[in-house]
Amino acid sequence: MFKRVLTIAGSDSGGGAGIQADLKAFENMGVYGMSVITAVTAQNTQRVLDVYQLPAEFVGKQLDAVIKDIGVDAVKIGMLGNAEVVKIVASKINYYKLENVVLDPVMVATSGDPLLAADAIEVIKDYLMPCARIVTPNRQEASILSGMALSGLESLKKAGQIIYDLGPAGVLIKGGDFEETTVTDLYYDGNDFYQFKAEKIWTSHTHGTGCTLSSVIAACLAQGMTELDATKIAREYVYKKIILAQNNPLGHGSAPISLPSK
Ligand code: PXL
Repeated sequence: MFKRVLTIAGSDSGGGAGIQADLKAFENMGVYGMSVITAVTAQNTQRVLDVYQLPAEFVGKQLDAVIKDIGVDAVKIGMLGNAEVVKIVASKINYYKLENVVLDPVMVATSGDPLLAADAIEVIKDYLMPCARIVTPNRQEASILSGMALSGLESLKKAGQIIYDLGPAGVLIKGGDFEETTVTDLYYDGNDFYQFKAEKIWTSHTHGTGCTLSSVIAACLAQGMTELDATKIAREYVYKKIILAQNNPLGHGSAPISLPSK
């Protein structure tokens, strides 16, 4: 039987991030993908032109529909958009006791456009963080979630602890947007810190990296892997796709990395 992985996220009409990136990553990882759409963006590689938010109640109906019938081995959560959607997603995850939840706390698009209402951040902290097996903030999101300015390893560790105390079982702070020649992602499981390092690829063609990373982690957790193995595989996957995107840049902005494996 195929493992069943659900993404709860926004649609990117350009196919680079969001639901589209997630489903492509699921397909490439050999799991069955399902999608609950929270918002639709009019978007390309250059910018988000508009966002249409779906009613929270309708997000809840989509969740009921797929969970009751097909079932879910792992969940990736991306763009939620507003506080009402955050609350309904958290309540359904608790009600159905969904496991292997990977929470990508999406706040802004690769282009810099906002994807989350400001008042939803506290609701994510209170309601959704405790549901997550792994939360995957980038540097900016980690700074907002921890209330700290981040520079250097010690501050990242402190932020990891603060975010861990919000309730997830693990925290992966992504280092890709630091201006350093080595990218270091930091994982904290409540006891130990683990560093994942890679040589930085200097490119602007990174549209969809965060979405893809969290989706591959979810696909790996669905298949029974540990958090550390899932993270390692997801980082290698994203690294390869960034190289591929550099050599096959689509569009006129930040080219998508959500490219086919074959
Ligand atoms: O990478 C964050 C993200 C999530 N969801 C949607 C997006 C983006 C970034 O562009 O468009 C729909």
